[in-house]
Amino acid sequence: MITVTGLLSYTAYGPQFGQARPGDVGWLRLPQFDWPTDPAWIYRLNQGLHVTLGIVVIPLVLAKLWSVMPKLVQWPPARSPAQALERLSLLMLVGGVLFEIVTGVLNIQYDYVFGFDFYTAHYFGAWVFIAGFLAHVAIKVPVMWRTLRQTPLSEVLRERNDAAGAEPVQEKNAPGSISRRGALALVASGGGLLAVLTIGQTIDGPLRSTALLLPRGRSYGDGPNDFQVNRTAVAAGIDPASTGGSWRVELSGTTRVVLDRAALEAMEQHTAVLPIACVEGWSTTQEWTGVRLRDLAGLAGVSDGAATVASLEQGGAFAQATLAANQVWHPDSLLALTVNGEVLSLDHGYPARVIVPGLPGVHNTKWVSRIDFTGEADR
Ligand SMILES: Nc1nc2c(c(=O)[nH]1)N[C@H]1C(S)=C(S)[C@@H](COP(=O)(O)O)O[C@H]1N2
Ligand SMILES: [Mo]
Repeated sequence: MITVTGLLSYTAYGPQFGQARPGDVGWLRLPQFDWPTDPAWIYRLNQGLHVTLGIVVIPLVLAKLWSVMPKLVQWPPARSPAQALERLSLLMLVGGVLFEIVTGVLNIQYDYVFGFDFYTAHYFGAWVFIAGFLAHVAIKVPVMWRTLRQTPLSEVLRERNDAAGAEPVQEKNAPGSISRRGALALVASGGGLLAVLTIGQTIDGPLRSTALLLPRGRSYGDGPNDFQVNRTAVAAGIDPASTGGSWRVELSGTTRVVLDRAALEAMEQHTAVLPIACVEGWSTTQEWTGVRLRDLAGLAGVSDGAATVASLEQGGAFAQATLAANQVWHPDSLLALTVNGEVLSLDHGYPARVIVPGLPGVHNTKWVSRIDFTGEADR
């Protein structure tokens, strides 16, 4: 489930458009399809599952690591080619999982601490795990099959009956060690605790405050603009002067149109209740009002196709994003001017930001300055 939602998230990022994230992954590219806009919470669910489960399995992974440790440190490294292969697959499996957990958790807790690109590394890490897992299964299944075939069914059944009839054996443990049941309880309660501390990030309401493991998964007040902020205007280097009266949004299509905020406010307004769902797992649903993207495309003389949105933000991976045609033309896809009935705060993207159903949070560009409907991205 964690692997599948991870690969789906990769697809949701629209790699076919050559977005800044995910980076180019060469021949490991997956077949691409248009990420759906219905239901609007689809990415919220995907990423909530991915991150919550990814955190919850940590105790399980550590316990498993503990139990296979002797196999990993065995010496000599291999007595036969078959055994070498088995150990290599185990190493890829364990190493892959640990790498994914460490990079994933660090990415959530801190802002981009790596010397390498998180998204690409996390993606490659997943494939190391998948390859290790498949190789491990391919090696183990024939062994299991052979063992099963060598033991006649009648014998297996007899053994089972004997075991069932036998007196329960008192579990005896060496001092300082832990029983099987104790270990299971420890892993389960550790996972349960992590679930409780994580799940609040995807649920609006009082539970939000229990999301202790997510520094950016919390909100800080009850006002219309007091929900999570991924990157503040200051952090993104937005000059407040550029968002004032001189701000314009430039649309390009078959014609070029330049609008100020008043012109946008004079257009037909549309309201939609839509989530923002970050790749980091946190999400929140708010009520947005603004101009439909498809109306803006119409103004620019365009009647279909993808669009590229640019921000006032200078440089950086989030300064620009491409939206697929199904995302541009959805009736709830907006260039939002207000949220919950109030003018957008600077941190939420004032003067205008994109909000699209089902879209990963990162592509809901804030501080929009240009929208290109010419379909450059399609080619
Ligand atoms: N220009 C710009 N837009 C941006 C970002 C950014 O850093 N710069 N962050 C994105 C990310 S990663 C998320 S999850 C959402 C969060 O929106 P919010 O801060 O209004 O909650 O904004 C997106 N839009
Ligand atoms: Mo995000």
